[in-house]
Amino acid sequence: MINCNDLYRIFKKNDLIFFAGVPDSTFKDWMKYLADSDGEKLTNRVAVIERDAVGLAAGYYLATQKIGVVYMQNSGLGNAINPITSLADSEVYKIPMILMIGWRGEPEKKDEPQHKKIGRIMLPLLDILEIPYKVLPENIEEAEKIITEVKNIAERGSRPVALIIKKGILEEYNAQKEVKLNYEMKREDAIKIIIDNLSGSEVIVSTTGKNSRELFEYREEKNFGHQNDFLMIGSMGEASVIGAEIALQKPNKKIVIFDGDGAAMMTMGAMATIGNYHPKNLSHIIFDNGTYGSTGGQPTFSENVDFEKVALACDYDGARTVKTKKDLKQVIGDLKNQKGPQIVIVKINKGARKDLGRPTTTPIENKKAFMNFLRK
Ligand SMILES: Cc1ncc(C[n+]2csc(CCOP(=O)(O)OP(=O)(O)O)c2C)c(N)n1
Repeated sequence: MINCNDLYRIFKKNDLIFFAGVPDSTFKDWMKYLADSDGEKLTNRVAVIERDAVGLAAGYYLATQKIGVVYMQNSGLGNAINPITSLADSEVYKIPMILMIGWRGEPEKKDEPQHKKIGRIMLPLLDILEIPYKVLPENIEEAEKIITEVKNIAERGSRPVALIIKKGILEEYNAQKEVKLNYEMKREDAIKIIIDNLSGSEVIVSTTGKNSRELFEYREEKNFGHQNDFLMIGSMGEASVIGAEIALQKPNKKIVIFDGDGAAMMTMGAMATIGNYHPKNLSHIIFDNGTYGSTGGQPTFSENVDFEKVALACDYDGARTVKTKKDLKQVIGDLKNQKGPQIVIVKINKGARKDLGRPTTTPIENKKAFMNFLRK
């Protein structure tokens, strides 16, 4: 296994001290190391979407002539393809960078359904994109050779090169700096209050990560079934527009989006779409824990973002922020008489139960039950 201090030493030796990206649990310990070291030994830019991390690394190169490292889960590669091929590519601006990609869904290894396809096609996809790649070995001397080689290929060819990170190769690192908020609820408490105060007939579209997992488990606990819920497990950031279009197509149903602050920022433009098409029967709830909670609690810096103002500026009809259980109950009750798209930001602490399970129904089973429910 590789120790984060050793990894840093190798990067530093290669003058790789600029990092930008969206976190992945594959290298969550490295994420902690970056957060602790940011501004001192290195720069860590937390991006809202992987394509922006490519843009940040391009800006860094243009300003400093130095190579940046863009980190992402392989699910984010799709988000990054456009600036990789139309900006950094060797046939366009020739901007060298290293794409540090977490390999979820590696063939033969157990992983969730949403990771399987991208895990299988990732290396062929890099081939098609004409991006050279190397897999980071566990042995530290080998790792040093590979990182140096990757840097040299990027530098000599003035092009993006990928460094693939397999699950479980980094040693645990104990973070010094962590996001600590002091609210009354965690996401699971808030989900329970919302479910208990809705009528039960609402349609819920929940975002990827622990959000959907907690909703699933609460429905199990209540023996309610999962037909009302579209439980997203991938496609981070899409819950809001999926919910919006369902609302537009089904004006007699109430649709509630369960969003995360990270997911909402990843596709913040969705709020403009929602405001524009203006579904009257849509409530957009953002569980704001200030972090990418599902990948280990890395900061999203959502404390600098006023979601209420963004939504109102995009023509939502109402916006509220709640911090307490009492206010949440009240606001959920009020939503029953809503008109026009509404946003509710629920301020919560990060964290989830250690024994939180995963949906035991398949995505297809979920889709079928959900579509049947929508047909009625
Ligand atoms: C395109 C893409 N990039 C990264 C990921 C990895 N990922 C899964 S959940 C998650 C965090 C989501 O954060 P947020 O929306 O704030 O919800 P929370 O986990 O805090 O509830 C990330 C980064 C992903 N699934 N897809």
